[in-house]
Amino acid sequence: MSDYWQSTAPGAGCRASRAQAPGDARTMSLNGTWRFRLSPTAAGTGTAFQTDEFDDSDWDRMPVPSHWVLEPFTPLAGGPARSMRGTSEGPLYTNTSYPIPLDPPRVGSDNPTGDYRLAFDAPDGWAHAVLRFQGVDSCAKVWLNGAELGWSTGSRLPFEFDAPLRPGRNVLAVRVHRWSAGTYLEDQDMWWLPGIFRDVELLERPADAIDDHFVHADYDAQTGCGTLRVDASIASIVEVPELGIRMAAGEVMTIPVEPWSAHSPRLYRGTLRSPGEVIELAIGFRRIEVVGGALHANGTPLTFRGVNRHEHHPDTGRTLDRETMLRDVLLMKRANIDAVRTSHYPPHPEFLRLCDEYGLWVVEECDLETHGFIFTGWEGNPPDEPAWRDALLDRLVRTVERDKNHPSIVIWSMANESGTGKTFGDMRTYLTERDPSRPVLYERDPSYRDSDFYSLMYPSLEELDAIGRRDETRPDGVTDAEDERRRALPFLLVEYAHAMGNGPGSLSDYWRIMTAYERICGGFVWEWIDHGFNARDAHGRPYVMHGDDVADYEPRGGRFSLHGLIFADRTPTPGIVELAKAYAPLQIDMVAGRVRVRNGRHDGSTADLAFTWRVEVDGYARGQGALEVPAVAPGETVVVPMPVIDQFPLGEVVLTVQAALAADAAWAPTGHVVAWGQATIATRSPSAHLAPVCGGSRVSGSAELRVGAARFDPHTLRLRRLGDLDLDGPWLDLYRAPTENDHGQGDLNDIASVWASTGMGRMVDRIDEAEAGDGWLRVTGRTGPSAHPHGVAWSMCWRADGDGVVLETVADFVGPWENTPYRHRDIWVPRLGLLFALPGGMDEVEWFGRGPGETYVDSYEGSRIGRFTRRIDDLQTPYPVPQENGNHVQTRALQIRGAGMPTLGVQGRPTVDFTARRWRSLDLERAMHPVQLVDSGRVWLNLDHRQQGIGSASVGPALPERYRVPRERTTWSVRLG
Ligand code: IPT
Repeated sequence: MSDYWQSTAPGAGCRASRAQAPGDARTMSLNGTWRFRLSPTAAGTGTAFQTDEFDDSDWDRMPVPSHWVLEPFTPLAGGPARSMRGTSEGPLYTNTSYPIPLDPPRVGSDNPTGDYRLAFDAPDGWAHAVLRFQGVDSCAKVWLNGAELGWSTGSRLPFEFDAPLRPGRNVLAVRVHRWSAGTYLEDQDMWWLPGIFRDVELLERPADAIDDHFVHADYDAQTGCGTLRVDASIASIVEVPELGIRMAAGEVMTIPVEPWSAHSPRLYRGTLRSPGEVIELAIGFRRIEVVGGALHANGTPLTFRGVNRHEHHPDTGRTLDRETMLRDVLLMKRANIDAVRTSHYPPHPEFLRLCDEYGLWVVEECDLETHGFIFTGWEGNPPDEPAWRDALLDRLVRTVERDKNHPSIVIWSMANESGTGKTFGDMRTYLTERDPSRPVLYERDPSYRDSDFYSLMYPSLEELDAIGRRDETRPDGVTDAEDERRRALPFLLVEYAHAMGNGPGSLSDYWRIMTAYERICGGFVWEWIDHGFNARDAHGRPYVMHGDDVADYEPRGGRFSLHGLIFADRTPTPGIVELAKAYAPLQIDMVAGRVRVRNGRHDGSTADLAFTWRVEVDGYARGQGALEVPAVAPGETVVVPMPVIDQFPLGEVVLTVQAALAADAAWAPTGHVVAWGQATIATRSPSAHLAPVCGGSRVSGSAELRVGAARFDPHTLRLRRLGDLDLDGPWLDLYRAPTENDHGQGDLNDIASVWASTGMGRMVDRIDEAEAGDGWLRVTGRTGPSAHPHGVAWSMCWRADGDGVVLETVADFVGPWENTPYRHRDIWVPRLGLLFALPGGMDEVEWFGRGPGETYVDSYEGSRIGRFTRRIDDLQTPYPVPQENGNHVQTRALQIRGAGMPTLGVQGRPTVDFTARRWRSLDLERAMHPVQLVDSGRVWLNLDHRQQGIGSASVGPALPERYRVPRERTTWSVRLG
C-alpha cells in the first residue's frame, strides 16, 4: 500500500523479533556520516534516491545515529548550515496534545521526511547478513541496492531485515517520516524528535546460528538453589563454567547459587554454543512474585526506591552514548536509587546491560501511550479499536523478545496513560503465556483486570496511607469482584513527587508511608532528568531551551519538559540530595543516649560499611572517630552506645553518625556516604533577657533616630546603618517568586495565580507611628497590596542588645482575607518575613544551620546541620526557569561579609529562614532564563519567620497545610549585630 506511514499496520518485511546478545558472529556498525535530504512531504525526494546510481553528492551530511532536528544542516534551498532549534521545524514539545490533528490513523500532508543514503563495502566472507535498526522515529522504509526490504514503526524498538548484500559496494536508502500512524501510539510527554536516532548495524548470521534464546533462571530462597533452563531456536550447548554447568539447551539444572538483586547483582557468565555461533550469557538467578498481596524478590518483600527515566541528552536528545548511560546508572546508585521505570518506552539495550551489571531493578515499559485521546473523551482510543490490535501487540512482542534475558527487568509495564481497551487483555494474555516469570503492570484501567498491581500516580499522603491499609476509596465504575481483587493486589506507586523546578517536597513523608506497609512495593519519582536543550540567545548567551522557547508553534507543552532530579546537563539538583536521604537503605538515629541502626536493605548486611561519628559544637568540629557497629542483617536493628564525649563547651552539640563504603564498590569509591543520622544532644539556650520596653514617647521630627548601634531614617523609619554598615530595611515581605510547583494544576493548587490576583507581589507600606524610649524604638505600620482591602498590620520593636539590636516583629493579618470578592475563598501567603538591602560587596555568607544546599520546610532532611560558607553567587540554584530558590531553614546564625566591609551578624531566636541574592523576588519571577537575571548592585537578604514548603502540586496533590504559612497573628525576633 502506498500510504504505509498512515496505516495501522506496524510494518512489513521485518524479521521475527528476538533476543539481542553479544556473540562471536561478526557485526559491522553502519553508524557514521550518511547523506541526507529533508523534504516537506511524505513523498520525500521521489523514488530515484533508492537506486545505487543516484548522485547524492550535493546532499547534506547527517550523523547516524541522531535526530535531524537537533543537527545543524543545510536546507534544501542551499545556504549556510543552520540550526532548527527554536523553530517549528525543529524539536517540538507537547505534553498531552498530539502535534497532529486527532484523525487516526492519518497524518497531515506537511510531513517532514528525511531521505538518508549510505554507500558501504560489504564485509568479506559473510554467508548471510541481517540489517538491524535499533530505533528510528517515527516510521522508516528501507531499500538495499534499489530493492525494498520493508518498513517499520515503533520508534524505540528494533527492527531487522534480511539483507542480501552483494560483493563490494552496497547502497542503503532509508526514508524516515516525522509523522505516521505510529505517532498516535507515542504521545509520551516528551520532545518529538525524528530521525535514525539509535545504532544501525549489519549482523552476520552464519549457517546454524542461534537466532533466538530465552534464559530462564529461577531462584528458590528456601533451598538457596537456582534452576536454569536456556531455550534456543536451534540445538545448542549451555556452559556456565563457574557453576560446572554443561548441558543442552532446553535441559534443566538446579544448583546452589547466589541470587541476583539490585544490591548484589550477581551475574554468572556463560555461553550458548550452536554449530554456527557462540553467544555470551549473563545469567542472574532471581524470583519475583506476588505473595499474599505483597511483591517479593527472592523470598522477601521488595520496596522499589525508584525513579522514572526518560532518555535525554541536552545536545543529542534521545541519542545517548554508553558513557552517558553509565553516568545515569552511577548517579542513581550513589543517590540510593535502586529501581528504574523506563518511562515510557524500552531504553537503548546497553542501559539494560548496565542495570544487570551494576544492579538496578527495572520496570520496563512498552513503547505505547495514547494520552492525547483525552481530547476525544477516549473515543477511538487505539487500545479499544481492533484495527490497532496488531500494532499494539507488535510493540509488546518486540519489547519482550528483545529484553527477556535481562535479570534486572522484573516487571513488564504494558503502556503509560493509554485509557482502557480490549487489546490490553490480549497483551496480558501474550505476557502470561510467553513470560509467566514477571508480573505485569498497567496503571490506567480502574478495573486493574490486566494488572498484577494496583497503581496510581500522584496520590496525596493521606490517600497513600489508606492504600497501605487496603482502605482506599473504590474507583468509579468497577464491579464488586474487581474491587475485591484490586484490594488484594500489591500497590506500586508508578509516579509521585513531581520534580519540576524547585522540589519536590515531602519525599521523606512519602517514603515513611511506603516503608510502613508491605502492600506498597515502592514508588518512582517523576522524573530523573530535565528535558532541556542547550541553546544560545540573540546575544550568544547560553540558556536551556524548553517547550515555550519554540515561539512559533502551538500546542506547546511549555516548561513541562523540565521536571528532573538532575538538570539536563546532569548536574544534580537539591531534589536528589533530599531523595538520597529518603531512600537511604539504613536508618541511623539517636534514641535515649544510644545510636540505633536499622538495615532497610532488601538483601545484604552492613558488613560493607564503615561507621564513623563526629561531634560539632555550634558547627565547629570537636571530635570524631570510628563507631563499632556489628554487621546488621537486612531488616534487623542494632543499638550501640554513643561515643563517649567528655566536656562539651557551651553551645549546641550535634552528633553525626555516618555509614560509608569501607571498600571500593563498582559504583562508588571507598568513603562514599550511604546513610547518616544526626541529633542535637545538648543545647545552650542563649539568654533571652532583654530590657523591658517602657516609658516611651512618640517620635516626631527629622532628627536621626538611634537604638544602640542602629540608626534609622527619620522619615521612612527604616534601619539605615548598623555600626559601620550601611543598609536599608526591613520591609515586611510576604512574597516569593512562584516555583513550578506553585503553578499547580486545578483551582486549588494554582496558588501562584491566587497570589497574582490578590496582589501578593506588589505590597505598599504605610508607617503609622513610632515610639521610642531608653534603648528602644517601636514602629507600627501596615503593608497591603495595591487595589485590595486586605493587608498586614505590624509593629517592629528594636532594642539595643550589647553591640547589636534585637528586632521583634508582630504581624497581624487584617482586612477581608477570607471571603474576599475573588473566586478564591482562601489566600495563603508564601512567606512571612523581613527583606533587607545590603551593599553589593557583601558577597559571602557563613551560617550555622541546615546546608549546604537549599532547604525548605518540607525538604530539609537530606541536608545536615553544620557550619557552611558560600559565596552569594553559589547560593543560587540555577533552575533553568528562574523561580524561588536558595532558602535555608532552621538557621541558627549567619554572617554576611565582603572584602573591606563590616560584617553583618544575624541570630535566629531560635532560628530564621534566610535567602541572599543579587536580585529581588520580582526579578526572579519575571526572568525567562537565568541569563536575564542581572546584578541589582545590592544583596537582598530575606530573614523569614517562615516560608511555605515546596510540595509537588505542578502535577500532584495540594501542599499539605502543615507546610504552609498560617495566616495568624505571629511574633518573632532576630538579633542583628
Ligand atoms: C503523567 C505522565 O505519565 C508523565 O509522562 C508526565 O507527563 C507526568 O504526568 C507529568 O509531568 S500523567 C498525568 C495525568 C499525571
